[in-house]
Amino acid sequence: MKIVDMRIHSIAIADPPLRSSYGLHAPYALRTILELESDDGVIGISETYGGEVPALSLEAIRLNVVGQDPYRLTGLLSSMVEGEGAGIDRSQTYLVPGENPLDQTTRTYAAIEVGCLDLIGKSVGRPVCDLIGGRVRDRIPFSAYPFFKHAGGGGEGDDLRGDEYGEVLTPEALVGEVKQMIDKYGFSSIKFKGGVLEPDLEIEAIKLLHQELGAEIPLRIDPNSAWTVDTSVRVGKALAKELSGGGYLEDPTAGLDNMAEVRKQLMAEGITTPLATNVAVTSFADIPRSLELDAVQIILCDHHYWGGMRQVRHLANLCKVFGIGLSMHSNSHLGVSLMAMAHVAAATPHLTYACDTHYPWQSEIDEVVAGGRVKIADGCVRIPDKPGLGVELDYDQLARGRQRYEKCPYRKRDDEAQMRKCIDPRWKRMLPRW
Ligand code: GKR
Ligand code: MG
Repeated sequence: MKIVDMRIHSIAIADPPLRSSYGLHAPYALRTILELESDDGVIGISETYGGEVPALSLEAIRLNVVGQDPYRLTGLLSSMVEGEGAGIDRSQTYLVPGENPLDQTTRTYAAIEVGCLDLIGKSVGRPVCDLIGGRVRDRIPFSAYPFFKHAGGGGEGDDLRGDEYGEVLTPEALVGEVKQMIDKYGFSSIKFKGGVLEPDLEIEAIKLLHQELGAEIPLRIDPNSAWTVDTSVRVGKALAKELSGGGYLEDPTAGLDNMAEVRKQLMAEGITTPLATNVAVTSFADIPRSLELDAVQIILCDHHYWGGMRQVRHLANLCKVFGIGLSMHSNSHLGVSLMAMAHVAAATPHLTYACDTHYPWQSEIDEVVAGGRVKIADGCVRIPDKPGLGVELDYDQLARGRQRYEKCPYRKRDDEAQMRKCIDPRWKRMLPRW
């Protein structure tokens, strides 16, 4: 089998005005949908970060992909994830995910890898999870991902979207948002995006969630490195009970040294809440030092920037050997990414936490998967009994996504600029802020 065509579709999807320490989500999130077509007419698909750079990076390797055998991807492109230039020595720059030039190569490889796996799966009639080792679970648990937000459902002009949740800028409103999400999707764990309000208000939000939902619902908080070591320790102590029992404290502060200091001080107080990260450890090269310092007890994997599904499986094995937990990171995405996340999760035995997903923040109107949105029921995505990722593209929807992209005035994610434009003209991202 040979790949005879590669099609790169830049699309825009409505995104509500969600807040984080990065700033404010713009009315549209940018994504790229990739199609790889084989000489026998089968089409493999994948989804990755959007905007100009991801699309150009894919375009730049067209000649290494078209004409090649999708079964031989590792041999052909392995230098992108394992060789020089693969970001092996990189450390995190704290740019928004998808905008870090240091993982551009692994992101590009991942998009091709998933497209090839989908193509192979569709050719041989087997689901992707069964091509990367076989599933250990059929139902993949995801956690609710509540954010503080301004009123609005995303989109602009005559494309303004409805807002299911309204403005959510207080602990009480956050609990309301979470309850709505649980009613709709049945989630049984919560990952709360902090780093937006004063830490005391975010402590209050977690305490309220604990009180309202009960101790059996694990809670996590992720302020995206907005706190100093002292604030992180203070929050860790205040929430020792609420973050225990399957919860965690994610990226409270920036950098492995600071994370290690937070861990040390919490342990000295007898608080064993694990620290999780998707920014202090973003490549295999970060792991030795993280272990040496005991800086991180849970890594959030993400096939989109760790270099694909097989690299995530390697990461999981490494985590198992070193007694590190594994969870999964997400960014605004559609159903193709959700299914890829579900397939890699299905084939990863050492996945010790429910995965993150932004999927509930996106809507049917933007979905490019034929037949509409992927279902999340009882907090889980079920691996369908279908070949490949189990989803096909709806080409009319894809065309609408491309039209939205054409109209969209920006070509990269910039939450800081959006925050200045809509909320506070002097706002700057500060690490740490508190
Ligand atoms: O969507 O604003 C957001 C999140 O903050 C996202 O950009 C992060 O990558 O979800 C992410 C995280 O866990 O850090
Ligand atoms: Mg995070």
